[in-house]
Amino acid sequence: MSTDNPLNDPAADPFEVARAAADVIASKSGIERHDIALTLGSGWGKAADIIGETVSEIPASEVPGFSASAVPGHSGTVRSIALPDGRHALVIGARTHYYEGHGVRRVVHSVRTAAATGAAVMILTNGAGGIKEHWTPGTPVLISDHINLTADSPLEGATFVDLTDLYSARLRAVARGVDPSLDEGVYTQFRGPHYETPAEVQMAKTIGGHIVGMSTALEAIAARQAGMEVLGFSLITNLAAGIQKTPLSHAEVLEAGREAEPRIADLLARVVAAIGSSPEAAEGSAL
Ligand code: 8IG
Repeated sequence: MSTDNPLNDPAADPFEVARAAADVIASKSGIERHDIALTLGSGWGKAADIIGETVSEIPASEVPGFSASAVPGHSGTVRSIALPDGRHALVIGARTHYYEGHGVRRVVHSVRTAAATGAAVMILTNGAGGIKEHWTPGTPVLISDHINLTADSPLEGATFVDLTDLYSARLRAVARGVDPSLDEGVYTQFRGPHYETPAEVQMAKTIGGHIVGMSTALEAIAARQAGMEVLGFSLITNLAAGIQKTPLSHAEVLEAGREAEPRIADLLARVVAAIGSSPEAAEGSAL
């Protein structure tokens, strides 16, 4: 299956593959341009059903450069959704993780495709471990910044992209306008797929991390490179190793996600709606 992915050819231009993917999405959905894109990670999937009317749901296997999901509980589709205010959202339910070992081009392809469909805002969501002890499982938090511990980058060559304010302060304020109780923290991306040792969690805490996860940071960098405004959410499904006293289990993570799903789907739907009526969005639509 991986042999027929055009991104496996080192000579391929990843931006051209993203362009081709966007063209397929436009022709299959009949929607020429999307305004906003969302990647729905563990626990966040239900949001796709309530943010608007699904126009088209495309199996990831039909979109160039995408691959079927490797994780049970992640659905492998790309959905075009008509929002109540007339905007169009692209919902990516098919994330490729860095730990799958297909290389960083495959990891950020969905973000580059979202940009190629016209999306100016990229909302990245994930399930993650929490370092702040008062974050009980099921707590959604805003990502304020990240520490990329993968020792990799989606950028190739001398591409010096500024990451100050990578996680848009403007969009975080919009989200807090929807839910003033939202806390925020620094997302620390480990390679995975193993969870951290307690010592690694202490290291992450010492260097300024509050959330531990296995996605998002590399995707956020690619989104910024593409000129998108980024909003990041983590659903804390477990306290990080050693912070919680019991061992971590994927089953427990999925259960916390399922339990929180209706609440966080509602939160995300309200945030998407609020972004549409925020000052910058209004300016954009006037142009
Ligand atoms: I869900 O505790 C989830 N994803 N790295 N650590 C890392 N990723 C995670 C964790 C966690 N929980």
